[in-house]
Amino acid sequence: MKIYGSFTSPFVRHCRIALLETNLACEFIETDAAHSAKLSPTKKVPLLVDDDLILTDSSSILKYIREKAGLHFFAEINDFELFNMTNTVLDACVNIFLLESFDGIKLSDSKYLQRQNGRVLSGLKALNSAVLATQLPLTEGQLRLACFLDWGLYRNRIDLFELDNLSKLLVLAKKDKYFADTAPES
Ligand SMILES: N[C@@H](CCC(=O)N[C@@H](CS)C(=O)NCC(=O)O)C(=O)O
Repeated sequence: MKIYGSFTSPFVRHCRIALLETNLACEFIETDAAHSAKLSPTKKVPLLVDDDLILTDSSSILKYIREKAGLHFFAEINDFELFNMTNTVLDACVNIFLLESFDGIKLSDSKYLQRQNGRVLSGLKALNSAVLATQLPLTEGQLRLACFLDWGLYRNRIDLFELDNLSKLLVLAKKDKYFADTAPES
């Protein structure tokens, strides 16, 4: 089994944590934007290849990893909603970041990016109300949210001021060995 990805991507990080947790053998192949554009039809990472099976999205990759290890993937609807809401907010945040870094387009240049930014701000508030993590291990939804928050802070894309539940979640997540071991280098 091989997984292609970058060390900074929060989507890839979640999969790397699941691989460490389940102890499945998997080769990690570091991949940049030019390589992933040739490798995957979606031109995104992560990408997982296991013989004839090709998975192009972190959600299907996580389902595959968890179930290969004999575990369930999302038995609980509220945690699945937390995971999906996080993905929507994270996608908006990544979109703003990539348009700025690829094309130099700033929020002030685009009405749609302003809408995306509004989605990030209202999404963070809603996520703050939805999450209350007090102990490890984190649920799948909480883990996705922690990967997003750590990436957002690393890239200076978010601010957790007055978002106490999100701040607490991140403090808790950093106590997890695999979360700590997969942090992007600063
Ligand atoms: N829905 C995808 C999103 C993956 C994603 O957005 N990956 C980013 C890296 S953080 C990417 O490869 N972006 C390249 C691009 O947008 O061109 C998943 O969950 O795997």
